[in-house]
Formats: sequence, C-alpha cells, structure tokens
Amino acid sequence: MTKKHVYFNHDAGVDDLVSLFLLLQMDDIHLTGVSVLPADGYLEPGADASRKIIDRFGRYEVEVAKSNSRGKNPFPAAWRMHTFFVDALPILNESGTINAPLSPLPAHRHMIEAIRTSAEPTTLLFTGPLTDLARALDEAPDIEDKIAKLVWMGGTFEKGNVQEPEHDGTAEWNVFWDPEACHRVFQSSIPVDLVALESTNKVPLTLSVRSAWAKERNYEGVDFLGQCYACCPPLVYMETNSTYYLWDVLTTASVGRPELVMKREVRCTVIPDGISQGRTIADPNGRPVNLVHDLDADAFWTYIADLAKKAA
Ligand code: AGV
Ligand code: CA
Repeated sequence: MTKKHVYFNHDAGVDDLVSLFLLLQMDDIHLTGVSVLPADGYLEPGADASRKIIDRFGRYEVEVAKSNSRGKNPFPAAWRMHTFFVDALPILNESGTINAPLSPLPAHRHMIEAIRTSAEPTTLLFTGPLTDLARALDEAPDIEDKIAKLVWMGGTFEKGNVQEPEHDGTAEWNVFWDPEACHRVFQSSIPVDLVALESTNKVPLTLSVRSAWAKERNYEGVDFLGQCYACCPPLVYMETNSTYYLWDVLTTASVGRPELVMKREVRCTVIPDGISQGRTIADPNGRPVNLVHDLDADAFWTYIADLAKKAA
C-alpha cells in the first residue's frame, strides 16, 4: 500500500494537537514532518507537546520544526493558554524525556526540505494560519509543483468568528491572523480543500460527545481525547465566542477519510486589509477552492474514536 505523504503545520491549539495524535494513528498516511506556528497557542509548549505526542503515540520518527513567523492580529491569550495545558498532561510526561527530533530549521524551510525530498507529491495539512506556506512559496517557488494539494481549516462564507475592536466580525481567525498569507497562497495554483467555519457546524464539542469519550476512557487514546478537550467549553444552551467545534480534527479526518465529507467548488477572494481584513468572499472571478459543505457526522465520530482506540 502506498501511503499518502502529508506535511502538517499547526498552531498549537487543542484541536491542532489532537489532530497530530490522530494523524499518527492513520495507517494509510506517512507524516513527512510537523511544524508549529505560535498563533492560537504558544511556540515552546506547542513544539514540546508535539514531540511528546509523537513519542507517546507515534510509531515512526517524525521531526518537528518551530516557526519564526509572526502574525498581524494576535489570538486571545485565553485561548492560547490551552497549549500549556496539553503539554502538561501526565500521560505525555510520564517518561520524563523528549526524543522526537527538533529541526534546526524554521518551519517554512523545514517544509520546503520535506516537500523537495519526498518521493511522492506532498499533501499539505494546515490547521492554523498560512504564514509559513506563503513564505515557503516566496522562497522556493519550485515546491508548488510537488504539492498535491493543500487541505486547510480556514475562512468562512457565512458568519465570522473574530470579535475584536476595529474589525467588522466577518473573518475567520486563521485568515485574520495573517490575511496577506492567505492572499499569497490563493495566488498560487495549488488545489485547495477548504474546511471553513460553516463546514464544522455539525461537529460541535457537546456534553454527549464528552460522555461518550468518558465511557471509553479505558482506552488510553480515548482518555487522551477527553483530557485534551476538558479545557474547551462545549456547546450547551447556545453558541458563544468560546464554544469549541472540532474544526481542525474534521480537517484532519478529511485527509485520512476523504469520503467523510462532501465538497463543492467555490471561487473566492480574500480581503487583505481594513476593517474586513481576513474576510473570504465568494467571487465568480476569484480562485477555486473545494469547500466542505456537508459531512457524515456519525461516521466522523466513529472514525476518530476508532483511531484513538488504536493508540497505545
Ligand atoms: O477558527 C478556528 C481555528 C481552528 O484552527 N481556531 C481554533 C482551531 O484550532 C481559532 C478559534 C476560534 N474559536 C476559538 C478558537 C475558541 N473558542 N477557542 C480557541 N480557538
Ligand atoms: Ca488551529
């Protein structure tokens, strides 16, 4: 069986780190590298937690690189603090050591090397802002031909989730952090699968999801899912700005099991600056993206629980 070669760039949130854990359980995927961007999380605990997850739950060597990219619009610190929580979980710290290799290269160069040296075209999985990809494309335009596609959690064509002064609320956070990076990537001809905010409406974190994981906590991997999401507010009475969806995990699951999601082509552009910066808009003259517009939610929950049960 030839495995799909995937390079993963994430931004150290809870669902980013859970995504790494799940990727490591996918038999048909070979992770060619991981990099960490300090957007919706912090860099040092993000890189440490990634390496500990690889040590504890991985089955082959994966190198981790730290990004030196910085965004335009910082994420709320209250959300970013989640990285410290995951990094401190006892199950990741039992051994007291970190063995997964840390690259001396910054993330974007690490990714360039991984794409260039891979025998197969690389699928890029991004669950945070696109800054490292924009920089990589500027520095090494040759990689574009070796990228099979980009699967990205970002954007919205409906309601945004940015609630910040001096902004009109129309953007999704991963675009808002660095709108110009999205603009740069959209200028490339890389095929893009987009998991936008509305793509994840069917997969909120709820109390029933939590209790299903709790009931199966005898599996270490399922317990790990429950522990990670213990610091995220679930959807109970109504959505708030802090309500957690399985944004990045759905994006990651769609790489392992493309048939879980339904996509349709949308042409779009991004607003790079001003009060609507980071807004993605459907535009007949824009670049095509394959927007996830529906999914089999039951199959999704089963898939991720089954992956977690394989972890040991
Ligand atoms: O906008 C969704 C992105 C995803 O990549 N992130 C969280 C996911 O990792 C930002 C975000 C939006 N709402 C949040 C976020 C919240 N309530 N808590 C933490 N992060
Ligand atoms: Ca993220």
